[in-house]
Amino acid sequence: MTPERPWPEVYVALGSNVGDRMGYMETALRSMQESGIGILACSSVYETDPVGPAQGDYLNAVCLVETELSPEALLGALKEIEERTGRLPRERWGPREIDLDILLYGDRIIRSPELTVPHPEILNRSFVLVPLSEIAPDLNLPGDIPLSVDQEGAPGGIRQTSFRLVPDTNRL
Ligand code: ROI
Repeated sequence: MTPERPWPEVYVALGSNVGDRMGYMETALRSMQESGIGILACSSVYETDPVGPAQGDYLNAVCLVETELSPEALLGALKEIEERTGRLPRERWGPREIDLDILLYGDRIIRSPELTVPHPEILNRSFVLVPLSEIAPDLNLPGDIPLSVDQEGAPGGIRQTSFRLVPDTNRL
């Protein structure tokens, strides 16, 4: 019998395209750990062409996290961390210092005005799909939908960097 995991597998996407992009990503990661969100694994950091209006290139990554927070409480914690990390209010599709999105919360399906999980764009956006597949190649979305990344050549607009998000091991 497979032992049950104590917590659901929760995946969070990080993105930044303003100022010290890697600095914002690292600060947000540390802040998540300080808020009691455990970081179990992080993908490589990718540099990605902006989707939407013309703006600077993004750094994007995905982390597998461990939390006792409900999806709604986790969303609240991530919004607070975005603010503390230095996110300024801007237009909806505009550039951002830091963006933290819940991609998946175990096999939960949530559709509320505040939160849509699984994130509706997982399968459409290579800046999410590629880092997610890197750390969870065999993952299925709720409903047994496989993550399918085009294996025929790398998808356009996304480049792996040598930057790494390294969790503080004293807090693991
Ligand atoms: N484009 C990229 N490449 N990465 C992002 O994280 C990102 N986030 C957004 C929009 C404006 C849709 N474009 C993005 O919110």
